[in-house]
Amino acid sequence: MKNKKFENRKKTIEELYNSLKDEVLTAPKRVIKRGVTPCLFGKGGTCCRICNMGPCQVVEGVEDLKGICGASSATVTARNFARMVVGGASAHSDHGRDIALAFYETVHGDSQFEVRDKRKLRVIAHALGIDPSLSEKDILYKIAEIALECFGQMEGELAFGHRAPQPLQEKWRKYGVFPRGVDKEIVELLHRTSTGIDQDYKKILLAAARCSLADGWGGSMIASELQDFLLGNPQPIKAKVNIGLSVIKPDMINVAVHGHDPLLADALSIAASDPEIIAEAQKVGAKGINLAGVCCTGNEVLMRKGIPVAGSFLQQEVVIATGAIEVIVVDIQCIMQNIVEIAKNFHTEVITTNDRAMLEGATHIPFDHKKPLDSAKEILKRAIARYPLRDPNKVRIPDNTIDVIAGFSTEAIMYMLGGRFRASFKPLNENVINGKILGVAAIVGCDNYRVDESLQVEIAKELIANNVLVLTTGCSAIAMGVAGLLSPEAIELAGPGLREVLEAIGAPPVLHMGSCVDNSRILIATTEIVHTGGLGDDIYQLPAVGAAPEWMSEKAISIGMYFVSSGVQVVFGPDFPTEKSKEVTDFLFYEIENYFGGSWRIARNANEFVNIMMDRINQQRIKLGIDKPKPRILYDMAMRRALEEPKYITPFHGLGCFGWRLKTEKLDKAA
Ligand code: MSK
Repeated sequence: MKNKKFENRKKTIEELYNSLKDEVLTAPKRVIKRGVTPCLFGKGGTCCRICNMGPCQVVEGVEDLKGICGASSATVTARNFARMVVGGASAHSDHGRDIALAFYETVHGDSQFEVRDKRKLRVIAHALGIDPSLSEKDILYKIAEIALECFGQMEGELAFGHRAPQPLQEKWRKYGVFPRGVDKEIVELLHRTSTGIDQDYKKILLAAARCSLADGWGGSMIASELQDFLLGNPQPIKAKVNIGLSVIKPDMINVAVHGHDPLLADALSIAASDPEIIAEAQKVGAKGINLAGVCCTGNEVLMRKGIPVAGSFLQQEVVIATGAIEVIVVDIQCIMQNIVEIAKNFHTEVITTNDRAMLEGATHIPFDHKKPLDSAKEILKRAIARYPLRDPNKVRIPDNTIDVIAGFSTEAIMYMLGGRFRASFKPLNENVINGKILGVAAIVGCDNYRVDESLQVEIAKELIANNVLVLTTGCSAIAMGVAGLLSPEAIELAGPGLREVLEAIGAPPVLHMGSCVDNSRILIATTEIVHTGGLGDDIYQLPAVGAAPEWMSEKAISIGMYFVSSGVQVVFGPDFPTEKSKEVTDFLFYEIENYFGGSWRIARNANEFVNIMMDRINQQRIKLGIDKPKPRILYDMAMRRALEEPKYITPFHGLGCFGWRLKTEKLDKAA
């Protein structure tokens, strides 16, 4: 049995895998060896293993095949789904907590970090209800305090949730899913889904919605916003991606940074240009230190510093197989245990840095948030010591990198659309209303060895050809980059309407918005689009849709659930973890739409994805009444004045994208 994913990889990547000795097992080889379809009970959500009377493999509609305790397939499936949400939410949120702690230490002068970018200070202060007349320093203290409180808070409403459109907040209140505190929702959902607790599948799924919202509008959003303060708000930047000579450099000491926490990678990039470190590197015959990103740590340093990205989750093994990586430094999440085995075939040292993410056979150098440069230098010195051990006969660095433009934060997009003094989504909304752009699609999430096609790329190509603007994050973003969709030249692939708009603003048709936690940027962008006006009053009304075509991590399920609970239709594939329970699947695919306006869908191949996504966009356009070309309206002076008339304040609008502005009247009312 052949694994098409493996077959479809670029020839050079295949050669890298093939360069490993036959006995070295890699993830693609393991997929081929395992061959058989995974357990259908496990895959479809109907295997219950939360107590020691089981595991019970339950079958919907068969009384004898309920759990020993009588648990129905709906209860079991809802619990399993909710536990995926809680796993994903805890990962993002624990990441967010670390960033919040580092931010707190930094603003209190207790860290080598500094607040590098204060442009969003008043935007965030407004969102959190902080008195704007306070001094800059006091606002920073307050933000740090509130961010930390969001984790431990046990009642009330999560402060960052107040950034959502008002009608959406009302729905969350009505259905009791407005998150109270991040930890509260995570712990309560684990409790709720334990043996003999909540056995009402709809209640379990609504609790899962609340927990996911604590991730998207809580842990993830805190991580993204505070990382922007500490490391800078991403702006479009040119860089290289893929495993190749300008990403992995034969005459330099190569350090791969892998995981999700950008703080250490940032410190490594600073330490790499320290004269003392460069001198030490030169002593062993190297020109200096070169960093190469992998996975979401890669996305973080790509979009802020233009540091090249060697690969996504899928490529973590072959990056090592180039034979030219002295050290692979990992922090948290999406790190495959197998990299230690691959590294044993080379001189590469695997270094863990976070005591939550240890690997047997790796060296552990704990990353100290208070002294990031000290930790970074220690790691780089180990990399320098490894360089003389590199075996030139084992070095295979292909020559196939590609240019990308990354770093489209929400603020950067608004700036590109409206300029420094009128930064806003207004030009986007106008072009969606006039039909040049049909809608917006987010293609996010992992890549997966078990998926046969390069789904993200195929879907993106078809959507942009149909005048849909594509946003991307996570490993999908890296796949898009390798496929050339993040380069300005990809504009050629866009439909005529989208192309006209992109040419005017100078952006590629697929916008790289960051890492996994940066899906929260998409929540803020959709909220801003709503506030800009003309496309309804809530996120669910937008001609917008999301997809994670090759999802693999629990984090993807949490992300999908917070988008659904925020009003977005989300398409996953090629399978879905509740498929063996019709009741649960029906709730998530249809009934939940009555609560929040969003719902899940499943698609098995690129065509199905595109059909579902285009259908949603077209349906929302029909509902908004913008499906047919409108006769041109000639504005008189009164109408123009009405368009500019200040109405109310929204955080982003203002003196540039980081400031304040009085919001203009909604376009739909003017029209
Ligand atoms: S890293 S969660 S494989 S996107 Fe954010 Fe990639 Fe998925 Fe990990």
